[in-house]
Amino acid sequence: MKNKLVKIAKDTNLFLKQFIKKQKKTKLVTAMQYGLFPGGKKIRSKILLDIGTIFKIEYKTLVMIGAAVECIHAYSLIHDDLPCMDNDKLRRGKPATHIKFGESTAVLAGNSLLTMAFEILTSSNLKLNKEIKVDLVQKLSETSGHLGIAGGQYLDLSFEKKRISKNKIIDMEIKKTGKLFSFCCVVPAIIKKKNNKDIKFFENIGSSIGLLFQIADDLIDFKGSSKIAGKITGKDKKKGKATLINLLGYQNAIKYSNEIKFKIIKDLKKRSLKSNNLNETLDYILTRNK
Ligand code: GRG
Repeated sequence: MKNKLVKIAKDTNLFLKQFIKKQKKTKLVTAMQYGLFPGGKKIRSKILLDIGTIFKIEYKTLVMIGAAVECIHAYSLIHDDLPCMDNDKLRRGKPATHIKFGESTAVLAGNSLLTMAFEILTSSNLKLNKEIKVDLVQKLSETSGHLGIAGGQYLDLSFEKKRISKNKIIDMEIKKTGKLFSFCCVVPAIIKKKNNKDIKFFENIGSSIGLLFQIADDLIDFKGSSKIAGKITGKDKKKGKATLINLLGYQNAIKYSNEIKFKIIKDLKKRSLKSNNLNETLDYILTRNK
């Protein structure tokens, strides 16, 4: 699994480096590169590849779409760390982008990474027909805006220091984290022009994976080491964040995350979509310490 992630990270970063190299180099681009490279684990790209491989989609196509996803993800982390959001100083084992370059530059670097994701999806190097590209752009826009990541972040911030129900926490986490996983899971179905029922099926699988991922992330915040995680841990409790651990307790949150994992595997099996690659990714997500 680790070797696979290393290869995906290498191929994704190579693509992104070449893509950025063709553009004019400015100080803003330097800040964008700082937030993007060497980057994180590339789990979203791995999920995209796991499902894309089931559908026999070309590796290069999947890597390019994964690169667009990683731009959105890096953007969300840069903005998440800002003083007006979660106010974090450490990210991926180094000073957060606004610490290194200042707040206004970090905001603009984030904005530019967001738009770069759409430049990648619409570039002529991505060998998909225009109709499919429009569908991908439409889905990624929906994923990123008020119905998705931005909406989830809004809820996350507004839930601080309040008692929030389990269903509301799940809704917030699916938007904040799950939607980008949903996009990764649904890309192959969009490329293969599957019907709405199939699209919904893969989006739901992505939501569950995202929820699983967020619970694991919260477990790391609860018990993990800042040094290994590359970010300050132990913050959720101090900030009064609405998380499933704070609501259900540590052991129950672990139990719940295992239930989600088995449901994902069961749902895929029902459709004869058994994937050892995806199963190993789910195990990695649950047992990771960074
Ligand atoms: C609209 C994209 C967008 C952003 C603006 C700031 C914001 C709104 C949203 C923040 C969303 C956020 C940070 C959710 C948490 C997701 C999460 C668990 C991130 C950690 O992901 P990893 O562990 O990170 O995959 P690495 O560093 O490995 O890539």
